[in-house]
Amino acid sequence: MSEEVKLHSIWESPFGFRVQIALSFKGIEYEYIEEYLKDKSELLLRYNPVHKKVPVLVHRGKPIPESMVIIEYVEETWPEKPILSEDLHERAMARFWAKFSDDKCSPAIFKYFSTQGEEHDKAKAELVENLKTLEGALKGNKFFGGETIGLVDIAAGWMPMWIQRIEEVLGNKVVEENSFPHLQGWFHDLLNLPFVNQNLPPPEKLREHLKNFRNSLLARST
Ligand SMILES: N[C@@H](CCC(=O)N[C@@H](CS)C(=O)NCC(=O)O)C(=O)O
Repeated sequence: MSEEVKLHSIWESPFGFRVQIALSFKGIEYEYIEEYLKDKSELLLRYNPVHKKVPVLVHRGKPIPESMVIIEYVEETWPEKPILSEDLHERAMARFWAKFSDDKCSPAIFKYFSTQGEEHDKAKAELVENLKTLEGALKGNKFFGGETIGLVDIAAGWMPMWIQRIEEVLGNKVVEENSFPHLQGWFHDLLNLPFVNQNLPPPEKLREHLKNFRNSLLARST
């Protein structure tokens, strides 16, 4: 049977990006299909009729939606170069921290990005707290997976690029060396991994996109 792999995504999606790094880390070749969210393709609506969102991975004609579900599927389908430990407790804790980054850090980043004034200051303080907690999961290691990357690095792998661009748009920093020495080291090391680096969207393009997105969110809320 053919190993045909296709990924439907959009270039600015952090969820799509995490799937791209998982596929690249594993060395899986795939066809990338850019979607347009204002005019979703028939295929996307058929592949993800519940949420109608990207990313969707299509393997041998079968669609899989939801980025973390896709990443677990990728791990099970191509177990070489594992991103999950063989130890069941370590596997469970990796899933715990991946979920923490989605449940706590992602909404806090969005709030920090999309608010102003007092609400923004509160959102920033909340984000700092959550990132500090996430940083603790590094336990002084280079990556969340230890010496090499694992599930948490992939789940949170969009944060360095996206947070840095958001900081540029907002003109203030949330991750500074004196408050996040390990997390900043992780940002640096992760961005320099070839399979991460080669999938990054162009920084200026992402910054412009985020600037326009923030302006449209602020205009809607006034
Ligand atoms: N929980 C989903 C989130 C995916 C998501 O929010 N995708 C956005 C793009 S970044 C999307 O497709 N939005 C289209 C829409 O809301 O109509 C995942 O992890 O895959």
